[in-house]
Amino acid sequence: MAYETILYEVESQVATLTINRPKALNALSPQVLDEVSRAIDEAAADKSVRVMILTGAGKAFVAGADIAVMSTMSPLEARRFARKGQEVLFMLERLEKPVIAAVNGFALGGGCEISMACDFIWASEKAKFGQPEVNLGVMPGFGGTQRLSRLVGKNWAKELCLTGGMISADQAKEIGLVNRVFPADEFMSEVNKMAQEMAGKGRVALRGIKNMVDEGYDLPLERALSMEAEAFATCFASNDQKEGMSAFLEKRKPKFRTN
Ligand code: CO8
Repeated sequence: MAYETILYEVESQVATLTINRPKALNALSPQVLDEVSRAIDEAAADKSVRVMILTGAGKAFVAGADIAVMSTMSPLEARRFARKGQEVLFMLERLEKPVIAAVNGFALGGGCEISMACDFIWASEKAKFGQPEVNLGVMPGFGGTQRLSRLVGKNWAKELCLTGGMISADQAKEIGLVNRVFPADEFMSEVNKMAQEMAGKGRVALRGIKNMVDEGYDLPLERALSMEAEAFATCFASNDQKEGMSAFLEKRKPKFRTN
């Protein structure tokens, strides 16, 4: 498929989606959002893809929604744009394959928000995170007041959204937004290594784990545990379970089927 504002590549079962408007620090325009949603559909339909990496070209991950585009929006257009962005972020969350946010630089506003819709965030030491919408006279609209508080607690979410300040990758790790921070020159090779490793695991288990953590999170524990037992049982109808357990007993590495 032809894309103009993103790059989409698949190699060894890992799809890498790179937002590619480096001159505008990868700002999310309506075209970027459309292309990201098409690429997510492409990854969902492609059985050879097991894991996705989301990153940005150049010095930014994503410096936010496109301010030039938003500057002339009416309230109705702004609501549509916010809903469109939220829909695309839901697509990342609901993709039945793990998505790693590889935050290489600025992740501000919509950029911080899109990273939070991934399954976890790894950051280069050069990354910076923030929700600076308040500096523009507006507020987060792609989930920043919601996913951020769920990830780091209400107090940090409020501080970041109300002050509009930026935090470093290390600070983002301290508050639990980022899982790991890497030296810039090793960053993408470390992310790729982890993605390849995950891609070698069983598809049914990867999907079950992602779905259950997300779906169970907001449910009462008892209900969530009963759903987990169902999902666990589903694994036992798969070749992956047979292969994984036989391989352990036969003291060899499992070879999970690629699709
Ligand atoms: N939108 C459009 N263009 C941008 C954006 C952006 N978010 N960020 C940077 N750019 C452009 C700049 O205008 C500049 O363009 P040009 O070269 O043509 O002048 C180019 O990228 C390079 O930027 P800078 O020269 O500013 O680079 P610096 O290294 O000096 O600064 C910063 C980098 C600190 C990241 C700075 O660019 C900045 O503050 N950017 C804006 C960050 C921001 O406020 N982001 C939040 C946007 S609002 C948002 O995301 C809301 C999401 C929800 C929307 C809901 C729907 C309505």
